[in-house]
Amino acid sequence: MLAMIVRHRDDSGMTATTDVKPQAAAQRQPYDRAEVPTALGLGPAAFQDPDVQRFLHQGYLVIDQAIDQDTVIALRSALDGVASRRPGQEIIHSLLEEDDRFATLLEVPAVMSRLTAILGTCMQLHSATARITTSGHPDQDWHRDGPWPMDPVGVPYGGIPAQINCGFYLDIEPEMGAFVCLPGSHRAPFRPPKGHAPFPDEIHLVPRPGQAVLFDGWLFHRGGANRSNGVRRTCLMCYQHAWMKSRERFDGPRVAQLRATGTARTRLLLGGVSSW
Ligand SMILES: O=C(O)CCC(=O)C(=O)O
Repeated sequence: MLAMIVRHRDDSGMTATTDVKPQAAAQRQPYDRAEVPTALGLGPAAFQDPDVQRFLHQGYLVIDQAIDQDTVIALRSALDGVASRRPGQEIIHSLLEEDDRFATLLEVPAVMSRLTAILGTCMQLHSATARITTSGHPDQDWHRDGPWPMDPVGVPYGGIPAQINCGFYLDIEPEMGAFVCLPGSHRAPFRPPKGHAPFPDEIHLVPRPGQAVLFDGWLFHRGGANRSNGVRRTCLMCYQHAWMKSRERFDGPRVAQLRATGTARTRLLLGGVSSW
């Protein structure tokens, strides 16, 4: 940290100097600069990437073979452990604190490369969540993942809440409830309707175990009803610009351990820069 000498005119009109103390500057910077990337994005090539273009246009992207089958099996078993500790609970928050095995979802290479191309390098986790639905669970209502208004052209500094969710569907079959979404709705300057009435253009995705579904948090979406006799198990890793507020506080012991042993990117993802 450099000390700074500032020259200015004092009350008598003479030139005076003020020494700006490094401690004062350090107090204003409660984070490690090494965690802040020096370049925001991947450059113009990212704009040409067909995956990026598809995502921008449709609001979602299916990534094949994002995780291998051993990982799928390990995650199923980890989620079964969570379900037995929390019987009947549909949404499990702070998933990384539930079991060490969920940490494999934080920086899946095939997901990170797309996220970096779309969202840039200054990324933070918003939340890691599981959703478990059992037989007879009804349709989820249409929603966006955040409450903020969307307006792609109405604000000079941009009105796009940059948040991307990544769903890992561990064992989904059509009767268990598809991931239902309305392509292109992530740029609609209005909210989704109440309820879950079908849109003519909605699509039903039934991702295979191992695939990942990236979707813009502002895409109109919902989980389908579980009309099977099985359990539908999903992990949702949600990422956003590191300067946006996260849902999670990242203050649990497992996350602290991941930060202590991880790379600068891991620390940034897990709230290393907690305030500016
Ligand atoms: O279960 C799904 O397919 C989607 C879940 C979801 O969007 C949510 O819980 O917010």
